[in-house]
Amino acid sequence: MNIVRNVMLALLLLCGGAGVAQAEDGYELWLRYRPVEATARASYLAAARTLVGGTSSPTLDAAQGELRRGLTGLLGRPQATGTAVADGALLYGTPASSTIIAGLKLDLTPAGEEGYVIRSMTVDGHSVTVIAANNDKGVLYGAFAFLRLIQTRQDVTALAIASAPQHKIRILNHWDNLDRNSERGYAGLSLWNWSQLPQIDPRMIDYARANASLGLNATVLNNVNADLRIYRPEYLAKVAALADAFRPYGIKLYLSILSSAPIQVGGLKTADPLDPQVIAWWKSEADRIYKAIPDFGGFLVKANSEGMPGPQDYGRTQAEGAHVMAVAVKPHGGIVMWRAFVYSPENRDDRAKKAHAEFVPLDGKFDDNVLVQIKNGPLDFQPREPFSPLFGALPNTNAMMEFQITKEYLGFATHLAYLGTMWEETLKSDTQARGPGSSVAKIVNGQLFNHTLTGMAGVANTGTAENWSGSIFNQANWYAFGRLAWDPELSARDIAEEWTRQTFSNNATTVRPIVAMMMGSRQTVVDYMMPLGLNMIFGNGTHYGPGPWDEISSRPDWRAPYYHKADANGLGFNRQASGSNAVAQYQPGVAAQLSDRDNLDYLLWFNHVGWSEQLSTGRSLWDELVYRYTDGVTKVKQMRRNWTALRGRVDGERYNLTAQYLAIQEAEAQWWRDACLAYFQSFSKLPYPKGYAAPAHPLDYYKGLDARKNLDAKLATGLN
Ligand code: GCV
Repeated sequence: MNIVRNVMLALLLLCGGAGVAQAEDGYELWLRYRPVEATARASYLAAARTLVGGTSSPTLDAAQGELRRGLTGLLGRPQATGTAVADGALLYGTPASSTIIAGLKLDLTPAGEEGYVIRSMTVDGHSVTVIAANNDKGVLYGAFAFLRLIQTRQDVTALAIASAPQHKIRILNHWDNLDRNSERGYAGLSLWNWSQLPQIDPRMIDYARANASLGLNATVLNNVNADLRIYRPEYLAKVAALADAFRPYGIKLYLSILSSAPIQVGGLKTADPLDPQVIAWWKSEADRIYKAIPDFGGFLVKANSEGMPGPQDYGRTQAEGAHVMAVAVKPHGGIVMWRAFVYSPENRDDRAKKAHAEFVPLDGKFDDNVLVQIKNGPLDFQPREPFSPLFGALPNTNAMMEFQITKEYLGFATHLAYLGTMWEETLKSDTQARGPGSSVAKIVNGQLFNHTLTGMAGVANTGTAENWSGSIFNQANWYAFGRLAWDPELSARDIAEEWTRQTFSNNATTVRPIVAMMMGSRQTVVDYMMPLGLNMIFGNGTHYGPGPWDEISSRPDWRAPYYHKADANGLGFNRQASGSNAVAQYQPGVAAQLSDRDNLDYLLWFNHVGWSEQLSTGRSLWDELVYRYTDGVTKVKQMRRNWTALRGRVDGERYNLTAQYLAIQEAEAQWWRDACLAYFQSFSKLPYPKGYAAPAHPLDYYKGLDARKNLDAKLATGLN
């Protein structure tokens, strides 16, 4: 598909046809490579007129292929691959693959194992651009970085760039099932076509390209609620085929597995991690997998959480459960990512405390090839959560981040919410674990506690939808995750701008309003869904519409009222010392900031507040709620207006899809506002402040509507 497009593009350019409109269905993501303006073309060509490589390898071929594709699209000039250095040559390779690069004697130390150096240089009297790295993968990442410079219209005449990823494992977690449903997928079916594999669909290569363009280097193919049939030989052959397809793009494969696999896959009577037969089984299982996939990455495990089996079933700890797998994969260079997302219906104490309570006593007990994978917040990917108190509390454990790219709790594919700002908020949070300046980012990248095995995982939002992510703006979340996994210090705004320029246009009058929409969008969702630190008040089962009166999921113990605690006195979960004392899991300075009643972002997360209590805004809690919910709706209306103003500046296909979704978002923001306010008013009994409309319908109406919406959503998506 892309090839056809680019051939057409080249033909158009040869005919002087640049500017002729092309179909835009979103398939090409941010790798569109549309022609640069005639005025800018000459200066870019001066930096990249011909390609000069060296010896080849699958990864270097991928780099060369991308450079050819990108430069052809951008500059309209099929690049000859030469060997001679001339003005405008783009030299790429490693000292091992290219004698010219070896001869340059560049200091490649800053590139590290996977990074790159991009330099404008004079070689033998010719002005050239050099993309060099210590390894082939770095060259590939450098190629994408160079193309991004042109795509975003940066000056490439005096480049002196060195860049290396800050996390070792930069990984997507696909919660995909073997029947091709995805646990929380809103973009069609799972990408992995099991009945077609081991034949490789061209889409698999484009998936790998997209990930490599961001520096992502790993993928977990299957859901953490794992179906162990994936370990059968016929499936493993298919997994191996994907591993082969992704390898040139630097992507390693991992699989989710269950602690009970020795029973289900191995036919043993127990899965006790200390049982000698179980230990031997894990070893032989690892040997079997590595025989099929020699560079297999390792396992991702959810244990003793939400009904999943785990070591505690045998009175063993999470660390002992991880150990048996860690020793099995270690001789092969493999790792285990052990999730800290744990809670169970029996635990009626504050659910937000559970992971910290369970994992902190295990600090230092995990093997050195185990990463404990921690969700950004203590609960579950809510529109806003404080950072998980586990960050900073495990100095002797490799701790990695788990973000959710798929918008399970932020409006699925239809609502526009750019998550870069949310992740930036978490990464910048100061844990104070080693005094001020101990940001979550510095813990995750290993700097604070001196760890070298580091990682960032993102629960993927990809599927078979033509646009990959269910909406055009959801692509930005995949993009932002990848960029932050490479460098957690990047700003969400810069990432949004970079994405917009590549995805839509470099024209400032287009870039500015789109970036502004993106930057405000997550807070807008927070305001019309769950302002002031509210959380988990979704309608029965779907995690989509409002349901403060209802249960959050099919698990009857975790109803929404558990989380918001609305009563005649007020609203919010008292997590102070007088309540669950979850706040004590943070460093004292952080605890004080987070639970301060003036910190409105987390007000109701940490406090039960009286309905009439005056807040720092000067409004009572009730008035503030009305104000926030209403403001959320107003801001969606504004987003719609801003988007409408872009009609004609954005191609029709992507314009229309986004416009349709924004219309849905506006109606549903109103639904959220009215349903939640009707519910909370039934407790507060206070009047609506002047100028603010009461819901048009009584509470019963919204409950009924919620039930119908949930049913519709279930029918449409098959979700539970
Ligand atoms: C994969 C939440 C989601 C589940 C998910 C779970 C987890 O509970 O709703 O779908 O299961 O988190 O992260 O394991």
